Amino acid sequence: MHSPAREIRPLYRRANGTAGAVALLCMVSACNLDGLILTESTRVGHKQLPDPAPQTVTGAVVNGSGAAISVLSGEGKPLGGLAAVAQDGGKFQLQIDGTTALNNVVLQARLGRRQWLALVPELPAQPSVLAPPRTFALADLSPGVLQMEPTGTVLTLLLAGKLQRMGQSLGSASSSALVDTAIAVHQQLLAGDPALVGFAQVVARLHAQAKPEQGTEQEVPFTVATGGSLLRMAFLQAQAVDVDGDNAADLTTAAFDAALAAATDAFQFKACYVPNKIRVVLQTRLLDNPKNANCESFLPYQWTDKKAEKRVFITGGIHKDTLRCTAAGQTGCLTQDQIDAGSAALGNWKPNVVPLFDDGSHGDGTAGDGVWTAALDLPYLEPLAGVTPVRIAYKYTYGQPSQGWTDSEEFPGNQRILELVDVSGDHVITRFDLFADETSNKDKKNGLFSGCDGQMKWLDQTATDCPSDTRERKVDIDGDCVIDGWPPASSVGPLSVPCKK
Ligand SMILES: [Ca+2]
Ligand SMILES: [Ca+2]
Ligand SMILES: [Ca+2]
Ligand SMILES: [Ca+2]
Repeated sequence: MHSPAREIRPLYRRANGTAGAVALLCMVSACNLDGLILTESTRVGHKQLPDPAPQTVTGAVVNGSGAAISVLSGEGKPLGGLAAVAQDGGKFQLQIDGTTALNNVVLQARLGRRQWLALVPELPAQPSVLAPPRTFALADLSPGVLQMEPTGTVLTLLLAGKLQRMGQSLGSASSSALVDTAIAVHQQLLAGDPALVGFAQVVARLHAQAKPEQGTEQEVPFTVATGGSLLRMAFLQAQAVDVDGDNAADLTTAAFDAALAAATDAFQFKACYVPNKIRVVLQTRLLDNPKNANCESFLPYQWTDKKAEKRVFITGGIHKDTLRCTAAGQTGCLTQDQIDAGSAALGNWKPNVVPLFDDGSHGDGTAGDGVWTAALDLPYLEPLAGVTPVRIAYKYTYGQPSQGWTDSEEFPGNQRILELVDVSGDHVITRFDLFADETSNKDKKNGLFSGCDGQMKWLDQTATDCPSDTRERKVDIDGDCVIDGWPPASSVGPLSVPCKK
């Protein structure tokens, strides 16, 4: 959860093309908004407090007088109410409400079709209602960026492209990991890494060709939206563009995509992960006429009636087959406290308490698509040889808040089981289940395993002819009985911490 009192991390400036000076940015020593509001409102007898003073981001768009400044989310959507216009010399002042904190956003400048981007990992809200107005220079907010110029666009696209290949977005990444990676990538670019320089040349070529005197917001070259090329087809269709420098117009994004792929292969996303916890994204699809793993139709509403006022919940706990610590100081096992915390996060087998979301929030990818999502932070052990990973048991329910089991559970008497092993390597455990599907990771009376007495065993316990389905895996996303890939992207990323320098 974002705290308005969090200190902003020291950022990094580029000085005349060399990696250099570090700008310290925390100007808030007494930064406790909640505490201050409480104290002040108590003292003045609950009178209405003024809004905190506004904040201003200043910078300049290089060769961009008249450019429209806006702010995009990490998924590329414009954030309403944040706008400015670059004045003489491209200088701009973007005013932001003092209560607004920005995380993983992209500052955009646009003049016709010409576009500049700068990644802003973090801009905290005002620390208190009494804090004076304050000003941030863009260079102190965006690693590797001095002003709005093509380098900022290059860095933004490199990070967005890297995260897209990892199944994430700028919005889902940790801000500290973005800062660390942007700094490292910028240094690698300055050092002349051929793949990065090659991509920077492509961006510079597109930037130079984009016509500043005409064009709509949809016709700018680049987007950070996930799910497709970061080069917009609408730009290529709006004007003749040579992407690869052979003096012939290009009608597809292929050359750009190839340059970006080569560049994103050339660096690592620098993130450090919380060692003893992992984010677990559990998704279940509840739609009419689903097909199970045998490609047979089944009834999702066999044990629970469909009603508009119901929603999907999850409940469960840490599975008893998880290795428990039996002595203080023991490693490779979960302590009782960890087990209790994990079971509590899963709902402790109380039905209809821990909700899933299908409104695009709380890690849910798409609102209203029948895929319900819960993002839970659970205890984690690295699955090293000889160490039994953490195992959970759970099931979904479909009911009203606090309703009992009757008319809500997906299947009575059995449970789903899952080993917390990150098979895909994205530092998130993602499991996509069909609600009430009795042919997946259900421990008993499993319809897929008729030759195995219907028993679903853990991967390390299973016999050769009785496959296991107890880990995250690729799934059939569109319901045509053919496996398509990893579960649909969630809007949450892994649990990470700032890397130690
Ligand atoms: Ca060309
Ligand atoms: Ca959804
Ligand atoms: Ca994973
Ligand atoms: Ca499919």
